Amino acid sequence: MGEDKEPMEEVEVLLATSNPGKVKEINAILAPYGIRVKLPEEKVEVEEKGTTFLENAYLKAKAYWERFRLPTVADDSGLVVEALGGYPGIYSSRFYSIDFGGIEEGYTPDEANIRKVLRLLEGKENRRAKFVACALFYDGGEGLFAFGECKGEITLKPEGEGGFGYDPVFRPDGYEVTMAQLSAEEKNRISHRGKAFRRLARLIRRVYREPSPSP
Ligand code: ITT
Repeated sequence: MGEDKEPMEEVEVLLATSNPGKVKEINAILAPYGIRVKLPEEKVEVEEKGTTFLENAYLKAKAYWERFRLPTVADDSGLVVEALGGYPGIYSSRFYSIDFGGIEEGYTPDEANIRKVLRLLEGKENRRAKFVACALFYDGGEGLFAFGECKGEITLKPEGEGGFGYDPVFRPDGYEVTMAQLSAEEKNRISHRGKAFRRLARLIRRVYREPSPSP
């Protein structure tokens, strides 16, 4: 990172997510900062009843903290589509199950979400969108958080096998291919999650760099 000359003490944090796509990405993003991600022994059901990415990230981290009492990081993220008034936004993971625009049976949640966005954008010229992520750390205190965004456009059809979620229909600005066609390293370099968690990692390192009081 260039900013830490002394050897870094490793920090372990619990990752409050049940999304395997996020786990892989967050692991890789935090590793260079000496932050090791530990997965919870069991899933904690969290009702994401917040109205913002920040609130929902906080609800997730706090729920895992309360269950395991370990420093915890959470991610709340989603796709914000201009012509859909910001939807699916905080409802991104379960957009398919929201009544407007119809519910389609027989598809995986990711497929059904993608089909719904494509259907709602049919005939619309404006296909601008952005991914947003809020990365949050909680250890019983005030918490730390950071945001990241990645801007781009919704393509006409899905392409690519990488990543997860809406990646096959999101073409980041400056690229000719979808997020799902990028390598994992390239996605983390430009993604909302990469930006948010690198910012958060710098904040966490600041907290853990405080010298411990002498005996
Ligand atoms: P956890 O709450 O357990 O972390 P989740 O998938 O339910 O998992 P969110 O509530 O934050 O997480 O919803 C995020 C959704 O936004 C995710 O399921 C995808 O549909 C979409 N999304 C977020 N980041 C994405 C990315 O990098 N690529 C594609 N889609 C993404």
